[in-house]
Amino acid sequence: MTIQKYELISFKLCPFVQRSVITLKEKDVDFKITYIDLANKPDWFLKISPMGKVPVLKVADTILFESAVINEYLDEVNPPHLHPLDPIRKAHNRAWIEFGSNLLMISYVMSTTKDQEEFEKKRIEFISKLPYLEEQISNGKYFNSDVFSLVDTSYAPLFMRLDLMDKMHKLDLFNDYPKIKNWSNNLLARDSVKDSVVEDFEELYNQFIKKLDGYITK
Ligand SMILES: N[C@@H](CCC(=O)N[C@@H](CS)C(=O)NCC(=O)O)C(=O)O
Repeated sequence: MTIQKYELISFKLCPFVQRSVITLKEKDVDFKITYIDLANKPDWFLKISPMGKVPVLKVADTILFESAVINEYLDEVNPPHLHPLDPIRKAHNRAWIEFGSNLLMISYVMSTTKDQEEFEKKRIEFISKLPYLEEQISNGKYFNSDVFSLVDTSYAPLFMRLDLMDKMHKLDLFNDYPKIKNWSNNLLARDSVKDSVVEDFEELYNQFIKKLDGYITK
């Protein structure tokens, strides 16, 4: 029996956990994944998760939380380096990871709100952020270049959800942003991204969104 060094506590639909799964897959590191139901958090989880959120990464007796922190730790101890080594470029990438988290939060409201006006408001807010992002993206396949990096792991879950949302309700987000569109296509075609969710992810995601009965399901 192999004893895995890492245990990742997950919820099947969580985009933040997915960032760490992509990182582990990119590094070809073996890990155990334990799924919980966030609507019914187990006591053992509440004991170890100070924020009551996933992801949580167990590394022997140490509990890590916050996807950006988990990813940086995994990156430091498992080759190859996915974060840029140059401190200023690394800080720049960290800032854009945070920007991606903000876009995820806006898109979450778009996917769940029942109110058409709020949906439109959030869609416009989302689009208003895109010129900043477009300007940062390389001419290569990914954010920094043709080389995949940690910042890419944090946008792939967002693009995956936007793609599924777009099938329910046309979003027309990237029409004027060819670099973002190209980056999204390249990320969604990458094996580590495709393999970072459960097999029935699309079905689970659609069920989850439909159950919330939001505007995009109409
Ligand atoms: N900033 C956190 C966000 C994590 C987060 O929001 N996780 C959600 C699921 S996607 C969660 O566990 N929510 C449970 C709750 O808030 O009760 C990170 O990057 O890890």
